[in-house]
Amino acid sequence: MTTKKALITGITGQDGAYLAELLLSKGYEVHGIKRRTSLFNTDRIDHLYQDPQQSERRFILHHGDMTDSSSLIRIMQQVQPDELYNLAAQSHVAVSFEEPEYTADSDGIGTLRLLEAIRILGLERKTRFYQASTSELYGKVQEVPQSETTPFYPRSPYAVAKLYAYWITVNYREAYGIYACNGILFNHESPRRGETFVTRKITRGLARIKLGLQDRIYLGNLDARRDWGHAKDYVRMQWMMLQQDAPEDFVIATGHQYSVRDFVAAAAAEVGIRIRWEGAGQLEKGFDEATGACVVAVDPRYFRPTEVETLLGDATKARERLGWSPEIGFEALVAEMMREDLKEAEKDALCRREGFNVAERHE
Ligand code: NDP
Ligand code: GDR
Repeated sequence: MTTKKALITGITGQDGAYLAELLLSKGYEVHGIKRRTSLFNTDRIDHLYQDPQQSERRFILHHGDMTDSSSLIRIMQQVQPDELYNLAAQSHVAVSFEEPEYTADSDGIGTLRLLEAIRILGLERKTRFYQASTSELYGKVQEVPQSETTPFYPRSPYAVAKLYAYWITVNYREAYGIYACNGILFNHESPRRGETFVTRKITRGLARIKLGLQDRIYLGNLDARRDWGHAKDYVRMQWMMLQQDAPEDFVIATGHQYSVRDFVAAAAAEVGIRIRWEGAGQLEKGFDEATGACVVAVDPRYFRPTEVETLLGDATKARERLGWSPEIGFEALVAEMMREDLKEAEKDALCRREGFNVAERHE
């Protein structure tokens, strides 16, 4: 049997790293697109690296960018993948308000560029396409819980760009018969989550507080509610979607919802620190405000011009049609993230004890 080839855009990101591991474990030859950066940006996949001098490599990186058609076409021509996973995106919702045009270009038009590459190269019958769609499409929710049939109402430049990507994927499936699917994924986290997304910001901040490296965390809307799953479970589903006879779109979610405040409380309990909530009148009952060791302060700087207040997914279709269900629950997710961030904080604490400078980074 010939080895299947997969090409992953966004391979240096959270999902890209987990998906690459999964596909390698299944015997795929995995190609990934990384952007040129002035510092290394491959921390999450360095353990998979294979020297270019090595023969029979199964993990190969290419320089490219979602805003650069010619690089995408060149890589597609070279790799001729059986499966193309489009995970690359400017994926931070708050940042999309600051860089709306770039977000539209990379997340929206970038998706079109890949689909066009499939067409230009005549790969319509060969390459199966996965699009990283998002629960942010639901935005101001029209129905609870949200499923494949819930109407969209995007609330950020990021979500609007992803709306274009969603529909152009559907359109190329219908117009050209490309095997193209949208995975409408609800929030998924892990120790590999970017440090500026709220869950990682919380676990990283609490770990550093625990080890005396900082004394407070600043957050925005503590009342926002999300359906948080584990990235490992979600990339499994990305692969499953491309193994069906016919292409379809699927919601991926846990069906459980927690607030940002709940997440803080669960993470703090994990490391045994008490919270004193400060600011915007958002005090929490149940914690000792007078003697609490750790301060979580609300900073309106982290509020968004338009917020997505609540998301809760209904993944019945994925469960019934593909037999998918998440294996890692909320408590296990929080515990794993806390455990890994404590290890990271211990490294910084050691450096500080030995007199090395440890950069403070609060975003
Ligand atoms: P990350 O932000 O961790 O990773 C994004 C990846 O895209 C990185 O590899 C990044 O490169 C790359 N990238 C960004 N811009 C460009 C560009 N112009 N050209 C090439 N590569 C680029 O995201 P996640 O792994 O969390 O998410 C993967 C995808 O799934 C994204 O499209 C996201 O929008 C979507 N999604 C994520 C959800 C989640 O909860 N995690 C939920 C639903 C959808 P670099 O490392 O250099 O920055
Ligand atoms: P989200 O994730 O916007 O849902 O997008 P994020 O973790 O950034 O925010 C979740 C909720 O927490 C609130 N919040 C804060 N968010 C951040 N980043 N920083 C804070 O200090 C803070 N305080 C409160 C936010 O307002 C929001 O309501 C993620 C991304 O991965 C997208 O790419 C993906 O499409 C969606 O999940 C599904």
